[in-house]
This record gives sequence, structure tokens and C-alpha cells, in this order.
Amino acid sequence: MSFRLFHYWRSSASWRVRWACRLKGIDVELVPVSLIDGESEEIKHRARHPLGRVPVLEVLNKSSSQEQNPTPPRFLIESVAILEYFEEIAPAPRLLPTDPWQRAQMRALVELINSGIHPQQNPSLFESVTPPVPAEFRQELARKAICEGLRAFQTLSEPLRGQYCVQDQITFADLCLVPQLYSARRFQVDLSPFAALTQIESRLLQTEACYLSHPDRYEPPQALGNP
Ligand SMILES: N[C@@H](CCC(=O)N[C@@H](CS)C(=O)NCC(=O)O)C(=O)O
Repeated sequence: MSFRLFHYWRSSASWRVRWACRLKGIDVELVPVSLIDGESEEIKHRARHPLGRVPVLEVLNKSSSQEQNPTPPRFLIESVAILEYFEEIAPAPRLLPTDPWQRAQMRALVELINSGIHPQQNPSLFESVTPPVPAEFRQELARKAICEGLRAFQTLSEPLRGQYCVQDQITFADLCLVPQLYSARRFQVDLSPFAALTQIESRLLQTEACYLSHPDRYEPPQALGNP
């Protein structure tokens, strides 16, 4: 089995998956899909992801090209579903706590970001709204969602935290937190009230897998505009 990851350099959900691949030693071919020049809206990408988003993991069956009836392409969307899949096919190192209570709390932290904050900072949120929503107002709404979500994350993680979000084990919660803090800076959020979270971030940014999957390493030279 081999993998292709359709990603965008500064997509926070893409970073979660790139990071998990590095941690688990999963070899993926990275295929950039631009979110700023319409590439993610093309029919060929919509066939991979019905909403035209990233990341998308393609699971390749190596022998399929030689078979008479090649298997249809297998695409997996939603970064957290991809992380769960990796956890099952490549269990080491574990990115889920073994204790059921901590695992459930960790999943709550993940969802605060994945389904709480993240959709509210997505460019597509206001795209088809009429009349058009002014850019500054969108930014303001995103900033509010990020601040509220990070406040909740900091409170909920308080009894769990150690070196990282859940004691001293790197988990899905860290893989969501660090990319979210990166996005928060893009939205010019004041992170000073979130020192407990930025301390965890500083530790993680010094780890090899986090550094090697960091958006700055994948920035296309011609990258312009927003997102
Ligand atoms: N919950 C999804 C989010 C996917 C998503 O919204 N990705 C963003 C980039 S981080 C995207 O493709 N946005 C393009 C758009 O909103 O049109 C996941 O975790 O994969």
C-alpha cells in the first residue's frame, strides 16, 4: 500500500496529516493543490473531495495498474478521519492516549478546533453569501471564533496538560493545536492570554516531525494572496 496526500502548504488541516506521517514514518507522495487559484474547485479535485477541500489522502494499491480490472481510486477526506486511519494501520508511536477518559477528553479538544474554530476561519464560509461580506468583518468573525475556541481549549486541557496537551504524549490534540496557533497569527489574534498553549507549541516546534511538516517548508515561491 502507498499513499498520496493532496495538500496545501498553509492549510492547517493538511499540516495535521503531514505531521502524523512524519511521526509514524508513513511515506506519502505530497501533491500540492492550490486554494487560491481555483485548482481546488476543478472537477478532478472535486472527484477527490466533494467540497473541493484539502487534505485528501489517496490510498494506492500498488498492483492495481497491472490488473485487468484496476480498483477504483480510494480517497479519504477529513484530517481527523485520516489520523484515525493511520493510527490503525501504523499504531506506533501511539497518538491516542491509552486511558479511555483521557482519550475522550483529547477527542473533545480536537473537536473544539476541528469542528468549532476551523470552519469559521474557512474562506468558503462567506463565498456564496449575498450581499458580499466585507473582508474586515470576516476577519473579525474568524478572530472571535479563534479566541473563544482557544479559551475553551486552554480551560479544558488544564487538568490534562503536561509537556504537551495530554501529559507528556504527543496526541491528535497537539496536531490540531499547533496548526491552529499558526492560523491564529495569520488572523492577527493576540495570543498573550494563551501562554499555556504557546508554551506547548514552543516545545513541539522543536521536535523533528513538527518542524519537517511545518507550512514554511512547503510554501510555493509564488505564493500570494489569502488564504
Ligand atoms: N475538517 C476538515 C477541514 C477541511 C478544510 O476545510 N480544509 C481547508 C484548508 S485548512 C480548505 O480546503 N478550505 C478551502 C475552502 O474553504 O474552500 C479536515 O479536517 O480535513
